[in-house]
Amino acid sequence: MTETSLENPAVDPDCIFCQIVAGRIPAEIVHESDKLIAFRDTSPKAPVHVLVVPRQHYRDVRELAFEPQLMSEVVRAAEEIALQEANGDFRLVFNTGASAGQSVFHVHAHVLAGEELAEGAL
Ligand code: IU
Repeated sequence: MTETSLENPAVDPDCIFCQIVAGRIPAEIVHESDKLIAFRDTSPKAPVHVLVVPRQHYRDVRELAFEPQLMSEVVRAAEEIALQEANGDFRLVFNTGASAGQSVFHVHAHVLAGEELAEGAL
């Protein structure tokens, strides 16, 4: 059965990031708003590696592209995180599809920042 709530009508109960959004699985949250949360990646690939995750379940950035306001909030959150935790510069990555390296099918932006990003970091 699909869970629903007024704030978040599209929750996939089998999705680990939906579980993190719901507070059922712990994560180190560094930023949140009514529409999204951001938490530290558990396998960081850069000095700062944070995932920005819309609370609502979208499979990937192709779906998020239909929500330009939310897409814009994701970018603004990345900007704030990079300013809080590094010098303000950042790399924003959306792995999109399994063959492009996406392993969690709840859209998330990788925010990579901190000293010069090593070649090969995501
Ligand atoms: P990907 O773009 O779907 O491959 O990224 C998924 C990321 O989510 C990856 O970098 C994982 O380390 C990260 N992650 C996490 O931070 N916490 C988790 O519980 C799980 C994955 I599952």
